[in-house]
Amino acid sequence: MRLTLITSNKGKLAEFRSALAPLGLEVLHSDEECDEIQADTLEEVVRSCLAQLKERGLVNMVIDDSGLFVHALGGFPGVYSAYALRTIGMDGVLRLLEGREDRSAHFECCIGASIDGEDIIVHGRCEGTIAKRPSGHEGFGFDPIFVPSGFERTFAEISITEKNGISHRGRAVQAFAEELRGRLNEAHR
Ligand code: ITT
Repeated sequence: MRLTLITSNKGKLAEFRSALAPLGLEVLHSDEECDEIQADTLEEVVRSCLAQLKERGLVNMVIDDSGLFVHALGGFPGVYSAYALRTIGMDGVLRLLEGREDRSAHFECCIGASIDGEDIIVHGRCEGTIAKRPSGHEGFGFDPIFVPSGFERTFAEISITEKNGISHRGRAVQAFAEELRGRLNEAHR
C-alpha cells in the first residue's frame, strides 16, 4: 500500500519511511501546506489540517503534528514548538532552563490520516530530560537536547532505527500501522 506523508519536514519523512517500509507500506511525499490553526492541543491542529486537505481532494494521506513539552516551563514550547525552534532555537530553550533543577520533558506526536475516506487519529509520547547542552548530529529539530528516559545519549546521538523504537513518533507510527491493519482486515472480510 502507498500513503502520502504531507510535511515540510524531511526528518519526519525519513522516520516514517524507516518505520513503515518493514511493514510493506510505501511512503510518498508531498509538501502541500495547510493553515495551522492556533489550538491548545496537537490533535486539534491535526484534525483541522486533515479537514482542509480532504476538502482539496487529497486521499490516502498522513500528517504528523508534534511538540516538545518542557515541564518546568508549563509545557512550553508544546504546540508552539516549530515557532520556538525558528525564533529562540534550542539555545533559547536551554537558557529558559538555566538554574532550574527540574529538566524533565516529553515529546508528543499526533498522527492523522485519511485512508479510503476514513480518518485515523493516533498519539505517541516519549518521556525524557533536557540536556545541559546540545550533542549529536543525527535526527532533526530539538533532537540534540532531548535525552530519552533510560538513555544517556540524546536523540541526535542514536540511529533512526533506535529512535523509532522508543520515540513519540515511532510509537504513534506503530499505533497507526496497527489501526490500519485492523481496518484493512475488516474491509477484506
Ligand atoms: P510539518 O510541515 O510536518 O508541520 P514541522 O517541522 O513544522 O513540519 P510541527 O508543526 O509538527 O513540524 O512542529 C514540531 C516542531 O517540533 C518542529 O520544529 C520539529 O522540528 C520539532 N520536532 C517534532 N518532532 C521532533 C523530533 O522527533 N525530534 C526533534 N524535534 C522534533
